[in-house]
Amino acid sequence: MEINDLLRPVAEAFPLDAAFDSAQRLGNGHINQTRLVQDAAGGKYVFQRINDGVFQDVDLLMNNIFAITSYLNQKKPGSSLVFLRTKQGNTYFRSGLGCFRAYRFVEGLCMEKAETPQLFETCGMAFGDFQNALGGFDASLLGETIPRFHDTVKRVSDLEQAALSDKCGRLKGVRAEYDFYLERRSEAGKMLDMLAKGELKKRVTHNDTKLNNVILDAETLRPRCVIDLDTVMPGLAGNDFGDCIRSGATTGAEDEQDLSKVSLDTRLYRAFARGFLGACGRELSRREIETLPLGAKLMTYECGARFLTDYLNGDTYFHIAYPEHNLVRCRTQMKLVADTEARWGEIKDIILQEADS
Ligand code: GN1
Ligand code: MG
Repeated sequence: MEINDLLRPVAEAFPLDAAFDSAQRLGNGHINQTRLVQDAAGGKYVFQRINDGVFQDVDLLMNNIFAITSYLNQKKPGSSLVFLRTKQGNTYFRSGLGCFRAYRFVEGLCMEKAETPQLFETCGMAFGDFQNALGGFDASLLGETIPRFHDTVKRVSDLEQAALSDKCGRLKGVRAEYDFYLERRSEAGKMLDMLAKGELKKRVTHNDTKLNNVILDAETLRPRCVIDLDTVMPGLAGNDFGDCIRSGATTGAEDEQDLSKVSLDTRLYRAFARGFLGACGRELSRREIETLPLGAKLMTYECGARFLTDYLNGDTYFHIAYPEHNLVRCRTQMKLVADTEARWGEIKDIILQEADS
């Protein structure tokens, strides 16, 4: 069925400003399905079918999102997404096609690649501001939308489980990749250990700070807002810093097949650190600041392990465009981890210099 026909009854469940007009695909998310909807008066909305295999408690997920966005918009009007309740007053609409939510579209620039260090610095500001603005939010009001989401130790165990069952017979083709992850597993729990010892603070964090989850104003190039709020929950500052470095401080795309095009870009690293620390550095303890390079390494390591796990499990989690897609993604992450290790001293210096400047 045509996408417009599919979405029409869904759109009609929400109080749009005018009648539903059309729908088209939007964005490159790996989890939910996203459409841009227009009404007859030109109003624009984003409709998403929530992946309820990934987010098993959709009520909890949407309660989190309404709580956070209302808080942020109350603090600073227009600083966060505006979600619509259904005509029935619910936070999402459940139909035979799945669970749908809607928010007002935010015009702006959404980058798949950090075009310049200045633009990446602005992304740093956006995620730093986000964390800062949620500093006063009572974390006990939020549920865990995906339990143990950034528990890297668990992610490595999941990889090991996937290799043990080897459902698709793919392990023999990815021994080198698998070994790469196992060799580094002793590092996986470093931040969680610090948290357990009380050295780090549990904050309200975004947890999916991918470059393309920031919208910039196309004219002023200032941050407009942070999107993809599904994983906003208690977490660590280093992880929010880390996931954007993973996705943005690189010379190649997450799914670049030619690994000679993929390397860690330390100019971009510095630019992001400047934006991020400028926006939330005063809130962070020295210990948290010292963990930022480790956060970046572990987020890259963890994400690559997740891609490999999904490849071994038969690609049931991340959307893929071709059969080896998750393996290709895993390899770019390995390349970035290896680069991070090779340039560890330089990276640590960048963070300390930016923190003290
Ligand atoms: C997913 O949906 P998207 O593309 O923003 C994933 C992130 C990964 C990312 C890798 C809920 O994010 O954790 O880092 O893909 N989100 C979830 O590209 O698993
Ligand atoms: Mg996204």
